[in-house]
Amino acid sequence: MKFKSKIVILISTLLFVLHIISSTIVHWKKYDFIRPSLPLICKSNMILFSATVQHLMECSKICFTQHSCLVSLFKPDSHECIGCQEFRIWYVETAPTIKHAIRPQKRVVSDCKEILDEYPEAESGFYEIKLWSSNKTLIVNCDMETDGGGWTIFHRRFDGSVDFYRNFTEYENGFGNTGEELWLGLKYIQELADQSHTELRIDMTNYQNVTGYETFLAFRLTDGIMFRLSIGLRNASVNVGDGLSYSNNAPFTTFDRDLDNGDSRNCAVDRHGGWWYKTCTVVNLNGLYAQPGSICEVAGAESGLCAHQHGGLEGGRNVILRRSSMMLRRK
Ligand SMILES: [Ca+2]
Repeated sequence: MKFKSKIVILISTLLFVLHIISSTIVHWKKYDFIRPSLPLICKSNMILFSATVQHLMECSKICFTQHSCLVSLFKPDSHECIGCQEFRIWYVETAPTIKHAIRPQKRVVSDCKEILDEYPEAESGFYEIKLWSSNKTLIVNCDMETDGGGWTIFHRRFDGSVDFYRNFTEYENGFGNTGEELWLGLKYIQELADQSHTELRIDMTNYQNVTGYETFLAFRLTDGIMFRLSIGLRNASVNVGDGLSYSNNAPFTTFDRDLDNGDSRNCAVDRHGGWWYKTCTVVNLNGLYAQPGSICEVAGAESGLCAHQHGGLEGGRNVILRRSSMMLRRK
């Protein structure tokens, strides 16, 4: 055999061995499980492949070997495996019962703004994020439409189904569920807002279906676990007088942690909520979800202040609300 032929065979053998090594080393540690209790879906036009496999990890391995596969979805009862070309995992109440998903960590995003930056066509919905500092994984509701989108929603009320009269630990860690009424949690809100310059937006609707909103340019929760409200300059507003500025620089008070300015009272008890109370508040979005004519609207000189309300919608005082949301967006 000529020397040249030997070299070619040697190189071919080396390439073959390298191919075997590279195809058998699968970096499983790159993968994350997504919370398995949620029904998940890949949009039909984004399905890359469908296969029948025995195990979740087999499913992810097929996905791993295909460059354009970003997420694998596995249905344990039928062993159906779906490869999805989108990194976003859809949580839909009517979704089929696919129970598990795996995706590469390199696709991890830290908030709704990053999703929109990477995928400008992203729609409003539920997405998995990993917080930039704590690495905590959350599923959050993203608003991808309002004023250009990219908003991470951290407060949402629309039917009174969730009790917002909670203690400090619950306000710190969050309560409610994705897709329902919720409070994301002070420590997560604080971390999201600390990532960069962040704006705040509040939307509201009253019982006459009048809507309004206001935005603030520099939202943060400062001073550690005091979670002191810092909202910066008030920016845009429609139909809403400025009520939140009264609470600026106040720490967060709950019925079991009184940090308000009232010496002989706890505003969280008086206003039946948890909030950045001073003495006490003009906006009380975490107050009792109240119907028109309820005791919160009619009782006492400070009528309405225990209600889920914003003292400013349509210029009115103590307007109780049907819906409200609070969301933040990194600049
Ligand atoms: Ca007090």
